[in-house]
Amino acid sequence: MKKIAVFLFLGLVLLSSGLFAIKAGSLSVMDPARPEKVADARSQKLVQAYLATEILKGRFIMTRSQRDKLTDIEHIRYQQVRSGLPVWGGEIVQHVKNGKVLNYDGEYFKIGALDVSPTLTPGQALDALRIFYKDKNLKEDSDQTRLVIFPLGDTDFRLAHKMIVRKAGQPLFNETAFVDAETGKVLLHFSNIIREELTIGLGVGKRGDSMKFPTTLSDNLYYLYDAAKVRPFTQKTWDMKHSYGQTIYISSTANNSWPSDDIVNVHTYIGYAYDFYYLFFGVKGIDNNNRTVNAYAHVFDIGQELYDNAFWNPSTDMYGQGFYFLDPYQSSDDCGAAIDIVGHEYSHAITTFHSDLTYYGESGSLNESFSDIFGTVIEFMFQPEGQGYNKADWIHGEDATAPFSYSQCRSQSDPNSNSQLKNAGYSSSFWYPDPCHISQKIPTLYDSNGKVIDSNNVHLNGTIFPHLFYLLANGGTNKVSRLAVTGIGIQKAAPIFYDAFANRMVASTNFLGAANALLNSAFTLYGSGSTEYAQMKNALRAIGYTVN
Ligand SMILES: [Ca+2]
Ligand SMILES: [Ca+2]
Ligand SMILES: [Zn+2]
Repeated sequence: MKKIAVFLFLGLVLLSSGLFAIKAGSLSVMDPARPEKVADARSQKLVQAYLATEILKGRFIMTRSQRDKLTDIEHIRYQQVRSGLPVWGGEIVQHVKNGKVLNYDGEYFKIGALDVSPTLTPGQALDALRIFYKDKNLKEDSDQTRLVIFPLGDTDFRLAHKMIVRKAGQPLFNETAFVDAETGKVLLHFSNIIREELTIGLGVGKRGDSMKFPTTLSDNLYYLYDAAKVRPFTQKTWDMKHSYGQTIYISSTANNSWPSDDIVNVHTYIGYAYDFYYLFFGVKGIDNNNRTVNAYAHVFDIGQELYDNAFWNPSTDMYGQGFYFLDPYQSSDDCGAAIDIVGHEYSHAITTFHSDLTYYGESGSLNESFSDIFGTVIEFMFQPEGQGYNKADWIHGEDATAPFSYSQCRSQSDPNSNSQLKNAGYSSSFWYPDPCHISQKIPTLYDSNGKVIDSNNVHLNGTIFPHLFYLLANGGTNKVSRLAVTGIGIQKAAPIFYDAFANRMVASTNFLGAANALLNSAFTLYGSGSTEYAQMKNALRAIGYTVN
């Protein structure tokens, strides 16, 4: 369809200027040598005269007028008509200020003689559309049906029935169609649903907070799937539907409105974790190369893990590499509802693709420590500090529990206040408090089958370095050494820990190696004379190291 920009040629038509070529039979008047030429004051004046004449002939009808508050300009719209029928796409806008016409914009068509009596009735046009859409129950919004003039080409104007049609049970099927009123041919059809590849979902997290997140529209359903549109990595969140061994699904809704569920949190928080690592450290995704991230929520059972838990699976077994959020009994407890847990798992993936700390003994404890530290940092970056749901604190995983509770959660501010062994149901002889000082390191423990517990204390001893971070970032006093540290703030402490863990540690790094890496990082980032370096030393002394 050829539309004609008013400002480009209209005056020239009236001038019949020999300077400009006129394409055979059409109003596509332009200077072939200068097709990009825009309107000047003279051509605008000619548009004004033309429009005045055409209005008198009844070929333009004022449809609406809007005054813009910012500029105090009134924008008056005129619809092109022929024999009382609207011309599809023909509209001129006149801009007026203080009663004076400023200029014009819009498009119109030059139409010769035209028969405006249709051969087909609207009912026959609907029959044609039912064949076209292969749906004998196709319905029209009958109050929207109009006979219009449809410009098919430069010289080809058709009488057409413009109709809005719908399919039963398909709320996202809503199309405008133009049916040739002589032949029954469908001239043009398009969806009235404004669909973009990129869509933004609105949802409610498990603990009642509202969130926005990227989704994808496909076949009338919205999916928790960002195909590298909002963020430069592909993110998919799968709904395991609390069942075992079945086909797995990417979560979807029909209207992009997501009811309260931890799957909403998981999808949103993984995006937040991506943003945090990119904004703070320039890290593009878990592997710094925008690797695809899959998350699996509502997982019923993986092996014998029949309890609410979350983990990072770096291998391709199970359903695939990604983050798993287990919820076998559909209880009100959900790990995915806690931003620090999602941040914790995401940080495990960062570790895999950076230091790759071996998940056993002290290196394993450091792997866990990095995840607790940055799970909490991410919580502080996206939530206000406070107590209760959706608030940032120094406790780990509290939003996973319902009703809200801090008990049975690891604490960074006071690790000794909790005992993971007690929580896990071991007999009282095992009830070591979570350690806050290297003198409190829990020895290797064995279960009744003689098997080493917790991969040689990866979680059990994983509270000392998170407490170190707390002392440096927030400030505080260690319960064992009674040494005080002045806090330098999370914003300054986080780069030290990120640099040490991601850039300096190796698969076999132990606690002492970690202490050395942290000192090196503080020295490199802030200098030997800095407060940050001095407090890093203080904090290491507080948890039991001798530092010169
Ligand atoms: Ca919290
Ligand atoms: Ca927390
Ligand atoms: Zn972990």
